This record gives sequence, C-alpha cells and structure tokens, in this order.
Amino acid sequence: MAHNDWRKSVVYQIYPKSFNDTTGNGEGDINGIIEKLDYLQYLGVDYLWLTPIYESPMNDNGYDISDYYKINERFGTIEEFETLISEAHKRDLKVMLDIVINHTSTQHEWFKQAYSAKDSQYRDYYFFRKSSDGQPPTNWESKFGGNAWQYDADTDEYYLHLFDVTQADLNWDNKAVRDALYDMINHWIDFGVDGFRFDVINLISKGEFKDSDKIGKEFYTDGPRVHEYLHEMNRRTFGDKPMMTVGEMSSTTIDNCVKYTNPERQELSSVFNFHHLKVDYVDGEKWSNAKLDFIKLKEILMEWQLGIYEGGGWNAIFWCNHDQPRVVSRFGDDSTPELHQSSAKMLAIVLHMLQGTPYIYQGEEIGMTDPYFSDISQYRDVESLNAYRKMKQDGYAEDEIIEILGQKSRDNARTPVQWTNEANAGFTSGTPWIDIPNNYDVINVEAAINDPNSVLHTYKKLIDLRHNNDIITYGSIEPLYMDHNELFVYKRHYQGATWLVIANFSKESVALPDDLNIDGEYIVQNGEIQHNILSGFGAVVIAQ
Ligand code: TEU
Repeated sequence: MAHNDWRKSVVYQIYPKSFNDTTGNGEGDINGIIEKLDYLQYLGVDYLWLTPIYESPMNDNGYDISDYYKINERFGTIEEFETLISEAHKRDLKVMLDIVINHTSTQHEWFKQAYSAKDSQYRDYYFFRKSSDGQPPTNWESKFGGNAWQYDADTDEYYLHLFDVTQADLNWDNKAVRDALYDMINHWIDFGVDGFRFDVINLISKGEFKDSDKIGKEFYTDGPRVHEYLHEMNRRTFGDKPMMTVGEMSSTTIDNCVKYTNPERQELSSVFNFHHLKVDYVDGEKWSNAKLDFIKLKEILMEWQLGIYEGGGWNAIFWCNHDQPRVVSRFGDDSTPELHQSSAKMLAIVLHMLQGTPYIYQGEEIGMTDPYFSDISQYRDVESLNAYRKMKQDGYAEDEIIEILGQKSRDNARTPVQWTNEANAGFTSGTPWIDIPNNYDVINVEAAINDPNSVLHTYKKLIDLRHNNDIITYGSIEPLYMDHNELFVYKRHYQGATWLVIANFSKESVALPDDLNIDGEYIVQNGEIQHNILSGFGAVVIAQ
C-alpha cells in the first residue's frame, strides 16, 4: 500500500469464476488471479476481495459453503491460494476473504448431521421448527423467492433458509456455533489473509418467529443481538489485528451502521448498504423495469454520507458488485462509444470523490457493460432463474421478462472480464461458463491500457488522488443543488481546503447554476465547461 491508513484504501473485488481461466475449463481460477496481479498493481488498488473460494456445491456460486477450511477444487488448491497471498504481498496488495456465516450449504457436515436426526448435537446449529396447522412456521419469504421454510417429512419439521433452499440459516444464539465460526475465522487470519467481507452479516440475529406483513425482514434485519455478536466476533478474532473488515448489510439503517462501524464499539471497519441501488425499483420491487430516480439517488447517497460521517462511522462506497447490473449500462449510457466513455468516467468521478472506502468490481474499471442476453438459456443465476419462473407463473410475456432480467439480473455482473480482443476476450481457451458480451473487441483491458483517454486511466488517476490527498479520505461533505434534475454537485472540506465536484448525469450539456463559482485548479476533468455550460456526462473536480 502506498500509505499506512486503511481508510485511504481502494478495494478491488474479484469474482474468481469470471476473472481469468488458466485451465481452459471455462471458469476462472486462483492461478488466473495470480497471473493478473501485475495488472492489479498497475491499477493501484490496495486490497483484493475474493468472493467465496471455499468448497461448495455452487448452487449460489460459492455463497453456499460446504467446508469453510477447504478450497473449492474448481478454483485450485490450498497451495495455490498460499502462493496468491504471497505473490500479492510482494506487490503490496492485500487479500480479503468473503466470510459467509449467516448460513451454510445444506451439504455442510453440520447440516447433514443436523438434518438426519432430531437428537443430533448439530440440530440446534440451525433453525428447525415444528408447525401445527400444515403450514410453514411463519409466512416469511426467501430472498430468492418462495417461503423461507423447507419441510422435511421424515422429522415433520421445517428448517429456515433466508436465501436458496440449499443455504440453511445458522443459529447464532447457540454458543457452539459462534465458537466454531470464530475458530474458522482465526484459521484464515493465521493463514495470512488481511481482511474480511462478511456476507449479509446484519441478518445473523433472528428475533421472534412470527408471521409478517413484510416478508419477515423486521424480525431478522439488524436483529436483537446483532451488535453483541459482532462485538464478540471482533474481540475473539480480528479486532486486535491490522485487518480491514466490511459487513454487507441488507436493508439496514444509518443508526445501525454507525454502531457497526464506529471504532469505539469494536464491531467492523466499514459497511455496505444498498439503499442507493434501489432507485430503479418500482415500490421496492426489484423485478420491474424502471428508470433511475436521480433526485432520490442523490438524497440517499448524501443522507448516508452525512449520517455516517457525523456518527463517526465508515461507509464502503460502490456502484457495482457481483449482485448488481453494470453501472455504465444502469445509470450511464452504453449506446455509443462516446457516451459509454464519458458516462463511465463521470460515474467513477462522482463515486471516488465521496467519503468512505471505494470498491471497484472487476471490469468496472474498463466500463464493462451488461450483456443484454436475448434468451433465458443464457442465464445461470439461481435468483434470476427463480424470478423467471415466478414471472412466467404470473403471466408476464417472455419478451417482457427478458427485458426485466436484462435490466436487473445478477448475471449482468458475472460475465467474464474482457482482457483482450482475442477469442473469448482472452478469458478462456475453452467455452466460457456464461456468454461474453459482443463488445469485447472494443472494451477490453489491453485496449484500455494503451489508450491514455480510456476509462481505466480515469480510475487509475482517482485511486492515485485518494492516496495522495487527505481531503478525499477525511474531509467533510457538503451537498449542493440537491433538487437539480441533471447535476450532482458537492463540496469536500478539509483543513481550510475545498474541493468542488460537479457531474452531469445527462447526455445533453447543461448550464451550470449562475451562483456556482467554478474558479480554481482543475484536478480532474471529463468533458468540458464552456461559457458556463458543462458537456453531456461531463464531470470536474476543482480545488478552490
Ligand atoms: O447477497 C445478499 C443480498 O441480499 C443481495 O445482494 C441479494 O443478492 C440481492 O438482494 C438479491 O436481490 C449476498 C451475496 O452478495 C450474494 O451473492 C448471495 O447470493 C447472498 O448473500 C447469499 O449468500
């Protein structure tokens, strides 16, 4: 790292299955990551977060773990993972593992034992419940569709799964579960990793099992003992070590996130929340086709920026991850090469000047787009396939479903990284596990490195600016012109210095407000300002 404060770091997220394949089996692997470490060092990021690489039946691409201590053979061996860590460290890159401890795969030994016998010592590792009236114990819904309880006729009981039916929720109220999970985390700390991302960690403390009119969320989101458990985990594992942690928080609140991340409470370093990415949902419904509500996007981002800063907490900031569509297709415009470039850079500038730890999801740095799949057979994701079936049942027309999936599916993020303009974008010599967008002849890492005006070079510059300017890390934030329909404007303030950020979210040029002073040193400039008019998707950062 080019600095010694984790808060100045930029994290790069790797989805190994789609990163780089060295065996020709069509799926990425650990050696594929090792091969690209020089590139990641060149980009300038500090941490690499790997989504789960443990043994798993892969019903949810690794978020269904069957053995926390083993590396998935499809990705490689434990020795290769060791090499990855040491090669990363040689390049000043740190490695974060993804820890999925709200649930395990139903193939995990604990669950197998628990399921087979009511008197197993592992039965209470999970939530097995009876039901009297032939209905599931509660009406809660799984986040991937259907009821969240799965019936087992042999024991006449149901088990809880907030996600896929093969992802059974762990009972954190059982001390033996917590002890076993802390041992596992300590094992990976001893192994040499530098940090953790905790999957849906704000769902671990379940409250009462009662019927709900909100699919059950209110009973387990930021649940009754969650802060107690995170504090305990911190003390028992990473808390006294130089490790960076980030918790993925589903449907959470600012108050809770301040608690999760204020250092005095000793819980986590930082948190992801998703409220700013629900601004193209209709009434909270993901499987709908809707335009971006720009004012709402600004309001939510700024409310979180201010609330977390004032509470002494720490945000993770991001547009993209493996569950979200590609941001250039979503909030930018990928319809022509010019609009693609300018909007991808504008979005990068807006995000990377915010307060918090920025995350770059593989391929985002070259402006990878959604693939616009035209047929359901191209989809792989369990959530998308469930949603397809549900929409079919509900009578949606096939082309309408394809359009909605094209806008919302998690597979939008999961197409392979486009490295070159050669066959399969240089990702594999075999057949990729999921189709690659056609635009890889133009949008690829090799071309981006060679073009000084590429999206990649904007990302490189933004990372470098963060490392070298304390104002970006520590400065306060002042939102401006919040009701403007095209412009995203804010200032950062630190030790008497001010940086002004102006971004145009529209492809048309926009007149700047008359009372906005744009004098100063232009630190970043995308597009141009002429006679007080900012070009389409233009964005500037001005030191004043
Ligand atoms: O995701 C948690 C989560 O709730 C979402 O991001 C989810 O994928 C989305 O809301 C569905 O609409 C995490 C992981 O990031 C995801 O890949 C896993 O599938 C999920 O947990 C279960 O482990």
